Amino acid sequence: MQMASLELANKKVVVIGMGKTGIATAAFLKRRQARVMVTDTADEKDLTVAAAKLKSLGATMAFGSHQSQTFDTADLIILSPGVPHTLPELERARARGVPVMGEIELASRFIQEPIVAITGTNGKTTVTELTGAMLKGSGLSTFVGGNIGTPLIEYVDRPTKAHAIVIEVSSFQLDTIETFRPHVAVVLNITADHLDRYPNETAYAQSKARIFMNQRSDDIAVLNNRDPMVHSISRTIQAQKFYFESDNHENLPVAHNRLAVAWPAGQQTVFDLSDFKLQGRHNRENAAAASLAALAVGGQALGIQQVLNKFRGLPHRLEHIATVNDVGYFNDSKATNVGAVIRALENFTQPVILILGGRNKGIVFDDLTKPVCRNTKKIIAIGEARKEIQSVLEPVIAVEAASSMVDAVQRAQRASEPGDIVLLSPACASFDMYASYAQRGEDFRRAVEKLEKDAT
Ligand code: UMA
Ligand code: ADP
Repeated sequence: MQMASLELANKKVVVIGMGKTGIATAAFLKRRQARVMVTDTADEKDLTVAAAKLKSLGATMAFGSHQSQTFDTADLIILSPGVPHTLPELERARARGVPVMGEIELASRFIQEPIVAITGTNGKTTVTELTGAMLKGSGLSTFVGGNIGTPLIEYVDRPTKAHAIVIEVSSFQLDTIETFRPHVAVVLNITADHLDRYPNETAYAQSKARIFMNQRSDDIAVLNNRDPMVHSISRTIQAQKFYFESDNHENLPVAHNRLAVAWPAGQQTVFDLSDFKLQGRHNRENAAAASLAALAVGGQALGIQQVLNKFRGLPHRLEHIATVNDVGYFNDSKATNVGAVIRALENFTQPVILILGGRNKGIVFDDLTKPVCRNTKKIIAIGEARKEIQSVLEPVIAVEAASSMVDAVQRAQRASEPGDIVLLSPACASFDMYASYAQRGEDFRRAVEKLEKDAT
């Protein structure tokens, strides 16, 4: 792969954000003798651990706000994923000719191994984990990172090179690429999300479409055949298109527990899903997408099959917590948009008591009106969005507001009968009540475990 050159020695590089990306980027830049300044809008007292690490690296720091002066005099500006690329200070620096890029772009300029980049509104982490495991299961050394947790920049200076790199990429990360060219680009689905950061759904979809922008005809796009938005953004791309579906590739009738994927071109590879443990149509899609992506960079059918047999899924994604008095409790705290909730509800035929709410990311709850009419018995609304949820969904279904997770779980228990499901699938971010979706899921787990204890 051809790389755009980037001279860093003695350059003044400003890194924005002191999270894990900012720290890893500063370390990388210092190893290349750059003069590094890291800035963060948070107060110094809230960044003591990060500041100590950056100090030991020899970076200078600025806290509390972003100063235009710092940006205007930089030779290069690197953004952490959570930093909006549209900040006015950045627009001004760009107008003065200062290059601005994200950490994924920076890292990719120093990487020659084939990259599998996975994006989409939902399923990125699951498919990234699956694909990485399938490649490792095929005996291929693999780096797994990106939005899933380990910044890509951490790979660059590793002493041992991988056969392939599998990264989860968010729309935020795609906003700040320029030359980033994944050999395999996977787009799982596109439904409304992050509308607190994008002006509308089209802008959000266009951001996802950037994953294809540097691909050429010898690259590969792995695409959801049933998703109209995915079709729409991939119409004119250069890469060879390989489509996946939850069932089987069109005109290829195979038994229900089989999954046929369209690889190699014009043929198919068939996998057995008899032992596949993840539930729901969406997870069959995830299995198909990951299998295709793995095959595209040398994964072997046997290694892929072994992973499909043993992969147990990730916590906080439709995770069964307990069955108490014949009521099943499921933690889907990672469902932070309506699309994921719809898929979670589809998974059950039993009556569902749905715990919904948190901090709305600018999406509307109207799209839930129809799905909740199928088998949802009651909604328990939590967090900042609870009033909005009540006003949108009360006309079609009973909604009760709860003051905390414990209150929500207790209300759900009182509303339940044997055979029902209680599902935390919030359609919202967690930041109004928790530091992360994981903390929210753990709080739900604790509340359910308390019910379980009281029931015995
Ligand atoms: N900050 C500023 N200025 C701003 C905005 C933020 O200085 O305008 C500062 C914050 O005060 C904070 C720091 O930036 O101190 C945090 O940077 P960050 O939000 O980029 O966080 P990192 O720790 O570097 O983590 C990021 C990703 N975070 C986001 O995209 C919000 C992580 O994804 C990712 O795992 C990590 O890089 C490694 O690549 C998290 C995420 O929530 C899991 N992603 C979103 C999602 O999955 O929905 C997109
Ligand atoms: P992401 O990294 O994109 O947030 P995750 O794998 O962490 O994706 O799953 C997030 C949420 O989306 C969970 O609630 C999960 O059950 C749901 N989900 C997973 N795969 C899909 C899919 N293909 N389509 C819709 N929802 C999905």
